[in-house]
Amino acid sequence: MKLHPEYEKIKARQEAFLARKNEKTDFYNGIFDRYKNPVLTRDSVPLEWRYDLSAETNPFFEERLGINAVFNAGAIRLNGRYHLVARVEGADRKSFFAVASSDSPVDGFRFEGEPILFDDICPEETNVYDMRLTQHEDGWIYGVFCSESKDTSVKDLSAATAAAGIVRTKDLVTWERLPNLKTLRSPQQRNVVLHPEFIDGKYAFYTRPMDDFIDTGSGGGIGFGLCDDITHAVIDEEKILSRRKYHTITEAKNGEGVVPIKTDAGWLHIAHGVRNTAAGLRYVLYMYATALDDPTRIIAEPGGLLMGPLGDERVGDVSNVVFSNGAIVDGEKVYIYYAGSDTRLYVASTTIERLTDYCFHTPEDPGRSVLCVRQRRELIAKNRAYLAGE
Ligand code: M1P
Repeated sequence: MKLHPEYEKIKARQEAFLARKNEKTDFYNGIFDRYKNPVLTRDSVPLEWRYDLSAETNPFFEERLGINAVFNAGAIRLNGRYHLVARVEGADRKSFFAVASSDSPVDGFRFEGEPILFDDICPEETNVYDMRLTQHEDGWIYGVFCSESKDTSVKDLSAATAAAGIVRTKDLVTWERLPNLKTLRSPQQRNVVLHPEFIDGKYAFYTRPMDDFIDTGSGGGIGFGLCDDITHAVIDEEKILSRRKYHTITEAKNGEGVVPIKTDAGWLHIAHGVRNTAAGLRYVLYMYATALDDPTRIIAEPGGLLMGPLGDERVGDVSNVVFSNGAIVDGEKVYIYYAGSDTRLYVASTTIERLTDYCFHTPEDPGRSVLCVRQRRELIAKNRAYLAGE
């Protein structure tokens, strides 16, 4: 085979892109830092995953299997390295998972090996996306993701059903696919996350009950349910933890984001909230905390959003979206991997201490403008007294 002469040129350009060092932006809110460059984009995908490199069979060096976007990644630190299991969306709109790894949490991520191929145990499944990676105390690393199939029970061509797919691995190389999670009282599920510890000797899942594929319908928010056997996972009852609320950032829907972070103060949760606007759905990140001895008991609910789409993050295939399904805790540091507008993946850094302070000392949403004004005037009065030396 004769290598296409264009290959070396495009490869050198990609190498320069992958070698870029990342740095913090001057964005400031005291809670987390944003970084300038995305950690993964479609330009991060290896050329041999996209091009036929032969000059004979690809004379114009055209992308044969194009990539549209790289976003929503599960994240884990393993053997001293940082790993992202990204949602890679082909030009054909089908997503797949691929592992990108780096020695640094904020730059240098490179896709390794090949796109992940699971056992095809679910023949009706059309699309897969948004894997959450849980290092479980049973010794396995679980990946829980959305498994989407066409809804053949109705005439609407776009009708689909969402379920939670489950895989497990020890090394991010060999994956075992398990049967999809069954939730007996909820027809559809997306944004399902496995809790890292057993609760009452059972596997515990954060769920998001939905009647419909897009609209959660009667689904009240982020749920929680237990199952005995993860190799045939069935949840009977789901208790709603973090509720959707009128005129808040979660009015349209919400979903658990990253695997809850264990701290001395409680489990810290980073989730997403969605509201409807004239410009379409707006996705932001928010936090809440639950008790260490009972992960279903909410002990802190800071009001409003933790992170909203900003600058370049706001523009993409599904604009006005930030979405996170992966964070890495590295000692005291926390790296939150979040996607901008379903197009590219960014990172923000913070610490357990800062997130805990945010969770427990940010006032709750009082629910009405008049109460919000009172809340803000109290803050202003306190600050003015302090500035006046009282
Ligand atoms: O397009 C925004 C997000 O929409 C879905 O999230 P949710 O189920 O909460 O609506 C997901 O498909 C997600 O991948 C996507 O980023």
